Amino acid sequence: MSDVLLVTRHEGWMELTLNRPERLNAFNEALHAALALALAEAAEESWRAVLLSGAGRGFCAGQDLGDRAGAEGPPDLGETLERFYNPLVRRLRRLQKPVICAVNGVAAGAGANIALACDIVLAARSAKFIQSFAKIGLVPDAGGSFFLPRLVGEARARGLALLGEPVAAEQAERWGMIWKAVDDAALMSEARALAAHLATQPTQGLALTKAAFNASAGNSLDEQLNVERDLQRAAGRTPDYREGVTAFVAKRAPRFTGRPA
Ligand code: LHQ
Repeated sequence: MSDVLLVTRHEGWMELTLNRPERLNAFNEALHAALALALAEAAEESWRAVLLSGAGRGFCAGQDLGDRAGAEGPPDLGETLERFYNPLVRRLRRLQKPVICAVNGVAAGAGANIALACDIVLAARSAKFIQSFAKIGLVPDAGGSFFLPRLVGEARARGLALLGEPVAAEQAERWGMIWKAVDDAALMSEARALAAHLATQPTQGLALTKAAFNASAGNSLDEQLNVERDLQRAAGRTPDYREGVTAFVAKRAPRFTGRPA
């Protein structure tokens, strides 16, 4: 595995650290490739949660803007999205286990929206989120135009995207953009505890919960009720559901395996 991404394997969960701190962990092709490989491994059944974070003082400054310096003619940024960012966002959303993001510092451009693509976002109090695209003549990508209005509403989403002003972690929490702002010193221990906890939970049920939310964005209530029926049917057949009910009735702690039906 390339050192632009640090992969740490814990008991049942993987920790992925973007590791280009001198560029605030901006994405180049090597980082995309390493992350794609790591997320393919994370999809294996033995991994039950993923934690994504950044090395150094930033989380991720989006696309490495120096990557194309010197290239002739206008670049095809659509192709960059098609090849790298769109598959990454789809992988994060479709991964059948929770993905926690620990935003340890600035999250800008695609870096901000990759954080928002994760399931649970914790941010250090000193961290900020910036839709930097407006400052360089681009549009929000990596799912930003989808996630932002759904998380914070149209008015705030449009303001953020058109002005490119930073949102501090506590403001992001108040606006419902992220799960929680935590003290800088506590960020990684809290994020790791959360990942370790989730890795002991009913993974199939959590994966089906992700699927329900993924489907919800484009569905009517009637359609979503049907989705819930189908997903609950699948959840009801998992060994962890059986274990959860058995443990509840026996008044003992459940021992979930995360295995499929
Ligand atoms: C960087 C970057 C960076 C390279 C900081 N690249 N070096 C998708 C598809 C295809 C193409 C285009 O884009 C996209 C999606 C996108 O993500 S577009 C948006 C790209 N990102 C940005 O526009 C953010 C650019 N960065 C910034 O505005 C600032 O660096 C922020 C506000 C993130 C942090 O500011 P500071 O804390 O003041 O740090 P800094 O600016 O001094 O940065 C530290 C170093 O990191 C510095 O290098 P140096 O050698 O001078 O120490 C920066 O040049 C480098 N860096 N972002 N995206």
